[in-house]
Amino acid sequence: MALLNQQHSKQLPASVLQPQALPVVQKNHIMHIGIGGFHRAHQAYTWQQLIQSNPEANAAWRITGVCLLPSDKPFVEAFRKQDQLYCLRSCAADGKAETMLINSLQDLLFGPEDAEAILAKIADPATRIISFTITEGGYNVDFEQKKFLLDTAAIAEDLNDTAAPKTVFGFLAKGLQRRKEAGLNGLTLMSCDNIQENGEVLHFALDAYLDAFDPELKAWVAAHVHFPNSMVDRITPVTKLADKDAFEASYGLRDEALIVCEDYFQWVLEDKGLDHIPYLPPFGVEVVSDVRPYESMKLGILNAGHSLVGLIGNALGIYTIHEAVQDPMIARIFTHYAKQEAIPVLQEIKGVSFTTYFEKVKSRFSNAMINDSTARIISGSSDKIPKFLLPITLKQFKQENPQWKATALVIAFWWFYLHQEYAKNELSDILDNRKTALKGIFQQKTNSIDLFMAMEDIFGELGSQKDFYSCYAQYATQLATGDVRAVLSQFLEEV
Ligand code: CS2
Repeated sequence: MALLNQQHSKQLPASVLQPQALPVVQKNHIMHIGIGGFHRAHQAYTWQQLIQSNPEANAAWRITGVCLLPSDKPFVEAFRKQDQLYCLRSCAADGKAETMLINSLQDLLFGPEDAEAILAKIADPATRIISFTITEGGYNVDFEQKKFLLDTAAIAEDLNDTAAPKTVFGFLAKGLQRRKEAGLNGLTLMSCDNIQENGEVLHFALDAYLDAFDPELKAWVAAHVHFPNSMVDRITPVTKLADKDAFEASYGLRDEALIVCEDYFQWVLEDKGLDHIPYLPPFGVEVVSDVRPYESMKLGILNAGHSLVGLIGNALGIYTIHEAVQDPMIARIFTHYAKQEAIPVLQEIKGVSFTTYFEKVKSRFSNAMINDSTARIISGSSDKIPKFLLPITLKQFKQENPQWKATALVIAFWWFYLHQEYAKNELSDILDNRKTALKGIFQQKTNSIDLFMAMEDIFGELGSQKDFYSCYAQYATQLATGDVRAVLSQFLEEV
């Protein structure tokens, strides 16, 4: 089996869009932490558009990828064997697909082995952007209490400063310290994660780390480093083995880093710290003065909608998002949630119709070509739901006649999912950063409805909203009897 790499990429047929070959540039301008599927579908694709518009002039906008987790090792090894080349297959709902070869990732550094190279890159005068897709949990923040978690084992180790850094914040602090000591210019730190005010959250987390590490550096960061907020969007399922096999069967090459995603793309970026980077709007990036309303729209309709469709679908034994969203009951509940709960509390955006946005999201969800799974959506729910769904509910509670029943229903379905998973098998484990706490609650088998809602780091004050709590508890109790459709019917009759 031949691998897709520099040498073999020449045998790809003309039907695969081929970029111009690029020189390795010693002084490239971008470092990105977290080279998962979303980065490869989104930012790496955008920078490739910029570079290819004028490869001679723009080759320095290639990316140095960084992976920090020891568990990334197999991916790092496989991707290096491919010279960081991969194909991106973007699929429209009507069955049309386009495959393009991406060569914007110039090299790849692996934290556990290349710590010094990562620090040197942060401190390199040529580095202008460090961007991040480290997931909601990667910011190490208790969002409910607005607190950076200084006592996490890896953070505590980095603060001890005895060995090479392990965490994003350990690397940033040491690298920026070098930059400051060398009297260098600042740079732009771009969070590309699904978090409201992601740039500010990154700044907040870094500041909290610096308070404990080197408080003087905090002032330098405030004066020299920019943290634009951004809204990023492209549905990118986990690539399936069957996709890689089909690619190999079509092109005779194995691509272990293949991405299959939707054809839709959106990147809204705050106009802050962008004067030392190329003008991005010709490459599909919307640069605006305030990203927050766009973030709320996307998190509150698309991401929260995903959780709603994924959790209810899963309970009905429907394991793909495109099938789940076409279930008539789920479609009605999603519409109810969007129109009655989410849209009324979103801040207006000039020229954007939230109803049109919602319709588009619904049709994107029904794209069978990307074959997204409910399992991907449900994974990590304890990091996702507080950022996707609960901000809408909290805003609803500030309204005169608050509407929150669909949220209570989704939380009951989340409870039901956990209840079922842990009932299946004592050893069953879910993909979630709070799995230890959740396991403790659900393995007790009694009282989990109450104990779950009492998790303050997830639900905050919501559990003490009496009406909300009893509505959730009633749905959860009914779900436990196993008649999922009956609960959905009752909900639809009530609203
Ligand atoms: C999804 C997101 O993980 C999730 O639950 O909602 O990954 C979603 O697909 C992306 O944010 C789309 O831009």
